[in-house]
Amino acid sequence: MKNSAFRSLCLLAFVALLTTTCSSKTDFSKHYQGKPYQDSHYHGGAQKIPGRVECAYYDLGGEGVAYHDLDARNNGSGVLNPADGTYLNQFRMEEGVDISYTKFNDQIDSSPYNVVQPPENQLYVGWTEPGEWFDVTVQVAHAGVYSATLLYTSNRGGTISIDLNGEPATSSLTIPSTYNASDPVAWRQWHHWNLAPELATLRFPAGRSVLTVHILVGGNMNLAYLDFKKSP
Ligand SMILES: [Ca+2]
Ligand SMILES: [Ca+2]
Repeated sequence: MKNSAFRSLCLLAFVALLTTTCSSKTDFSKHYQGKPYQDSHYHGGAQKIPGRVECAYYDLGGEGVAYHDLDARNNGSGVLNPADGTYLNQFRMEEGVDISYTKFNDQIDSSPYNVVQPPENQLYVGWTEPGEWFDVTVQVAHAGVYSATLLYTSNRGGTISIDLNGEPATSSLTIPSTYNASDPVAWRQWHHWNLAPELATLRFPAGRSVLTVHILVGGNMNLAYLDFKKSP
């Protein structure tokens, strides 16, 4: 290779490296096509931090933009929960992310096997599989470090991770199993609710950011919400 060609190649590689290294919130925001969730019931827009970030209110934008799900069907809304005209049963039923909500009839989600009692009619992202992810646009009041507590169920355990504005913001986070062999009802292993207190700690800039929740290992989880509070 001639010297000049080699120099050009080096310059190109350097520019590529610089571009990757300098990828910032601004760059991510410029290219991100997802939008904060809203519908006829929820007008809140970007979810507020400090506060509760609802997983089921992941961003609008569809497959490959605001989420990736392994199958295009929503296995909860419109399927497990028949399309009967109600808001909860039909919640985002045309999207691939699999969504259901807590039910207290027949002790589905209110059994003695809960470690923590969830709210009734709490929407959650379920049928999670490794490789799936979803984005949530948030509005952060003040820059700083925030801890996140997760309401979840986990049949046999799993791991997730969280990106902030397109960059990894946590290591692999262990979601402890909520399997309980003493529950005689097999399907209810997916409905033993628990809190993972201060599961993750993230440093946010002030203003708008995008969280990406990745399912890494295990799957079989139901993810309801992340409560963010400012670390002292
Ligand atoms: Ca699906
Ligand atoms: Ca899924």
